[in-house]
Amino acid sequence: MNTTTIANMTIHDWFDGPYPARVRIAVAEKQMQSQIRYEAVNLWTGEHKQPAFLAKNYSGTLPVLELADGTLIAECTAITEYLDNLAGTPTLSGTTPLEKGTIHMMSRRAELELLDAISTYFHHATPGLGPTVELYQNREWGLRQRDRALRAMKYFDTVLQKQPYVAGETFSMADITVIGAFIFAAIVKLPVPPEYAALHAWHQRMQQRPSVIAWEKMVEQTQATMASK
Ligand code: GTS
Repeated sequence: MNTTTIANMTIHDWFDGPYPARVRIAVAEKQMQSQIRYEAVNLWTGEHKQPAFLAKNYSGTLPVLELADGTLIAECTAITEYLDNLAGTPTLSGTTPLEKGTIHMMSRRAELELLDAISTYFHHATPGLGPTVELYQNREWGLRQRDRALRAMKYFDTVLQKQPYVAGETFSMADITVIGAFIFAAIVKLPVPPEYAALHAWHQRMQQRPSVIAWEKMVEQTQATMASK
């Protein structure tokens, strides 16, 4: 590992966001915690839509990785792939062409069909981040995306009936994307139907991973610190 390249990275995020969780879990899986500091961007006050943050990420979304030389990388998948390739043999995004292709496909499906769909439901069919941030809402579109997410839950249950991980035989960033979807589903109170037993069994296994345990502990501790102020 080239320690000069990876030193002094900053991740701009909000501590308990489901998309930020994807990158925080990836950082823990890669054991790169000591190389990274976190800079808070408050989603609830709309800091991510202010010019200072938009200059870092045109999309106005979190997280963003900032390298020591000021280079900015947005999009969870891109950040995860960058970190994965930086720190030795890729383990989250695949090594062989077949692994890379399959993991990318399944992560993209988890994103488009499940996590992004839940996010759209949150922003359009619930109060979302509140009136200051949610300047346009389309409830009908939000509800359609909720149904899309429910269909995707069924799909991932079918996948996990046949294989131990989302993209096959090994843990990958595709699993992390579905973990992010479970985190968002809990926030928006969109329960994963109990009959999807394979999906639930997989999720229970994922919750035993040190990276996921550490994320949950960090969220609890940060919430407690914020409540005591
Ligand atoms: N495609 C982006 C990625 O993969 O990074 C999506 C990022 C995203 O939607 N992030 C959320 C966000 O910034 C953070 S969170 O909802 O998980 O906390 N949402 C704010 C908004 O206004 O859309």
